[in-house]
Amino acid sequence: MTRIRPSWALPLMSALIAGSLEAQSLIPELYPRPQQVTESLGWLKMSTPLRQLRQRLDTLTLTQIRESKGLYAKANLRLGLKTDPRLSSYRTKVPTQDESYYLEVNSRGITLVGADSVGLYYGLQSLRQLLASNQVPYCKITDYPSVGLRGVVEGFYGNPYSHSDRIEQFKFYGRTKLNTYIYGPKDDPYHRDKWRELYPEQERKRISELVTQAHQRGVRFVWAIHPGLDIKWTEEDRKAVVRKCEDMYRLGVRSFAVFFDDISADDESAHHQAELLNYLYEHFEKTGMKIGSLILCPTQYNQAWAKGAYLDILGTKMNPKIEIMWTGKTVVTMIDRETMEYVNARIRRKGYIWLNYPVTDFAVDHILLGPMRGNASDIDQLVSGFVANPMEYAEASKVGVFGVADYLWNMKAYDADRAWEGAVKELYPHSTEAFRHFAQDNVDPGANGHRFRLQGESRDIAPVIARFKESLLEGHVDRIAWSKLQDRFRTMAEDATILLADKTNEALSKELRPWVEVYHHMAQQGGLLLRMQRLLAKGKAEEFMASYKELQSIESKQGAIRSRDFPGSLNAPYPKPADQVIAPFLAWFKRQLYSGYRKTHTYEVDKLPTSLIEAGSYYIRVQGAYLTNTTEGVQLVAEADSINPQRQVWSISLDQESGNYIITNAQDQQRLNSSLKLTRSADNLRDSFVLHRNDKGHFALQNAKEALGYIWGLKDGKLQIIYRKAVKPEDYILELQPRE
Ligand code: 14T
Repeated sequence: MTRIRPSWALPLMSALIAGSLEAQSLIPELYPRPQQVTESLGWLKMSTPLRQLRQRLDTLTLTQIRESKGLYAKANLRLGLKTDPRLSSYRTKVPTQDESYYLEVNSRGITLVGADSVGLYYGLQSLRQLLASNQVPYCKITDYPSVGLRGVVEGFYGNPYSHSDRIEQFKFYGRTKLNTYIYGPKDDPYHRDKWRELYPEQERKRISELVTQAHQRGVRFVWAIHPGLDIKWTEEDRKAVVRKCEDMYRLGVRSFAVFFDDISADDESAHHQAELLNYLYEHFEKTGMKIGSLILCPTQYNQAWAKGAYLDILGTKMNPKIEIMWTGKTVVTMIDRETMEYVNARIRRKGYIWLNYPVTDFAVDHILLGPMRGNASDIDQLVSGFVANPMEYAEASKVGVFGVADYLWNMKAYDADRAWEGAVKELYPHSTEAFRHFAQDNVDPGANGHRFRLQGESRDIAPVIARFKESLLEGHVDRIAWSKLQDRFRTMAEDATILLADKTNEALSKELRPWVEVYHHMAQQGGLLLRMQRLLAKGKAEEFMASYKELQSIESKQGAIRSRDFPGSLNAPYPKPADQVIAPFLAWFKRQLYSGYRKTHTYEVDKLPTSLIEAGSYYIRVQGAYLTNTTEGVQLVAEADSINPQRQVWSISLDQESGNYIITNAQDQQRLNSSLKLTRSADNLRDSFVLHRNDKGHFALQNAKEALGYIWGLKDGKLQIIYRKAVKPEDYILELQPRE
């Protein structure tokens, strides 16, 4: 935002603001940030009509704009489209882009001129924020979007949004100037599995209501079909797609998408997909259906998966009016300029971004509430549209989506932290501080199959933790760090209590509750561990063990909490809040305290948890076979090797720092790495393993770092790394047999 302020205003204004030496702007932070704001000296006093207007603007729909004339007159607000002859003197001040507006506040009142009806609506959204305080600052706002099509794609695996979730989303999109919603939840059967079938009557009614609600907020409702699982390239199936779209058209839908993601496809499929989309486009034209846009999500939707001529075929063969979606360099990643230049050249049009953020269907035990950071600020001219795929938690996703909205409206001026602050306030106007703390502790999705990580979680406490750990390892305690940690855990517990008691948004509370409850328990654990550390240092064994029992009871309460159940394609996870910094610290602290206690005390020492296995030498067996260090690599061998027995002996030890296991072969002392190969240069974090045991005594080994989704499994009789969204006890196939 450029703030142009006449220089003579500076001394004057500072004189007006008592006690302040610098001129301060009266203009509040506006979201999304307008392109140009000029502030001048003075303000309108808040009046009853202005207050009434503000209230009205809070929930305004497009139709209601026309119905509030009396209110506008009383509030001294003149508004209209730039084509309005009464506003002809403003015509040149309104930018030429769709959805732009010009807003002016001066001593004569307020004037708002929209390029079109949505522009007018957006101008009112900015005015709503200007009316927040008792002084409405004199200013001129010239505003237009950086990206034409901005919004959300409901495109994740898991529970689709509820009807009321979606209506709330549309209100939110209106407030944040997002104009697109793509309907494509993987677990709606009529979108994917049963794409040929028409929606039942009750569903049809709901969809038509959604379309109306969306349009009322300037949001285009795009309905997507996902026929790829079983489509045949026949006349019959092509007609089935048309029939389904026509039915949606009858419900008011005017924009369509066809998704071919997460299936397999070669160059030939590109021909078929392009033909189908061209056919649809022509059919709409021929039959006089008025279509907003037609969008394809290709099978090779990201750079890592691009091979052969697939994208070029789409680029040359498919009508250039049809949009093509793209997730960037990989499936889950932020978007850079390079990938836009790459894809645009291949598809011969500007890519339409499908941003996989803040979606968590690949990390279901995490919740993403951090700043939306990392998208390039110079791609506004390189994208045709940009939509974000959110979490299955509609309300909580608003944090990320709020950032996306700010970014897409004014890309060059986007400031992730500013947007995040705005989002935190928007979601919890009464418990802002508590939510800010909670949100800054839930930034990173944790280890996942996409290797998508976000840094900066809990940044306030990370250095304190580092200092505290260092001091403990050196055999003393950093007192300042100790009490900072105690404060932090106290605040955490208070924040949790505040959030659980806040009743302003029930849907949001319901989504967050399991995470906040676990967070509360973690705070209690933290406080208790600090106490146990003191007790251990003072040699108070009995009190230490009493606290340990308290800790166990918190652990078991915490361990019973699960987040929302997923009847669809995902499991019900155990929520893992604050998993980048605070949770690993708690785990480390426990290991440290227990091993410290074991070294110095015997009182009830057997009550402390034992590690899953003792460090030592083992055979690693799968269905009778032995994991063996052979000349062809690490393999399962049916028999015990009596000539070279060391090849089948593995030394397994615990890495104290991470709590993960390290596996070394007894024959050559080489270490197993994360791709099941032996190496001398293993990375301590990546090439170590998380161990699980089921009640049959079988084990699972899971890669420890980015690729936590990967575990050891059997495929075609061979031991391999396999991908699992969630590790289940039936997947545990290893037997660890101690070698006597
Ligand atoms: F269409 C795409 F652009 C896309 O992203 N498709 C899915 C999407 O529905 C999902 O929410 C997202 C994040 O998990 O990733 C895609 O789904 C995948 C991608 C994979 F690489 C599912 C499994 C994968 F292994």
